[in-house]
Amino acid sequence: MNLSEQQLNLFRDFGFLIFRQLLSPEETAQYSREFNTGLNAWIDGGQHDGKSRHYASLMEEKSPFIAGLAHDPRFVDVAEQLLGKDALAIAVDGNYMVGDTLWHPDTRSLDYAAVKFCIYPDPLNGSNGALRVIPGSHQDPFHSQISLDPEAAYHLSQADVPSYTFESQPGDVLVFNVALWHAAFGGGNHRRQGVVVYYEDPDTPAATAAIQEQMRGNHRAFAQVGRQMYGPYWRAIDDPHHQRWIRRLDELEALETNN
Ligand SMILES: O=C(O)CCC(=O)C(=O)O
Repeated sequence: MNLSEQQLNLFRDFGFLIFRQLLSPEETAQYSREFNTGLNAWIDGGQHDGKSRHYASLMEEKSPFIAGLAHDPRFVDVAEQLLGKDALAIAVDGNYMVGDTLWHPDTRSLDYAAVKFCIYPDPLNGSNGALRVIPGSHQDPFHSQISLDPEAAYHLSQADVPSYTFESQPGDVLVFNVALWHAAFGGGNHRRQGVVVYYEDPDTPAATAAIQEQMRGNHRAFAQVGRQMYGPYWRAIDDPHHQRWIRRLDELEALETNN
């Protein structure tokens, strides 16, 4: 899938792009099924209680279609065009979100570039938890100026911070630069969100160090719940992109926990 010059300009300047109906209705149905199976497999008792956010990796055999999106050209080719270089697939996962997600970017470092594709398998609008983004907030100085406390800084509630709302139907996909500030308000206690994340394949010492630091944190989070970030199923996926990611992360000392 080739992006137009205008799409690349939009992403560069505003930090996100939307692809309506990127997944067909059949794919969306399969996504939804595998999402539930994958998420519930990581819950004691197999049922989300709606009390707190629940996260699960979807890089496992229970969700082969979802895991395979990482090397699907609609995702990886787009990621490489947006990053302007080779991409490394880092994570494919899902969440049952509970309540609001307050404003934040996903990275503290602007030394490396990364993109996150968001897939919401249920229809969402501004009042029931659709993703909101602050256009242009992925770049400094704007990125670093925005306050985590809008009440104190702007006398605005979290939900009143100026933003764009991604009203979506199942099958729609939004990709954003992970430095973009984002949030969601008004969702229920079982809002489903899936993501596919790619980092740039780093070619400078600063980007390499930032990615290694970020990956140490990622591995620590998996270790805390007694799991391995990249299990045997993910490592064995028979696809050239995939096998390059595994080799390259190993070279970067980012494939395993090394604390
Ligand atoms: O949908 C949401 O609640 C926001 C998700 C989010 O913060 C993220 O994907 O980083």
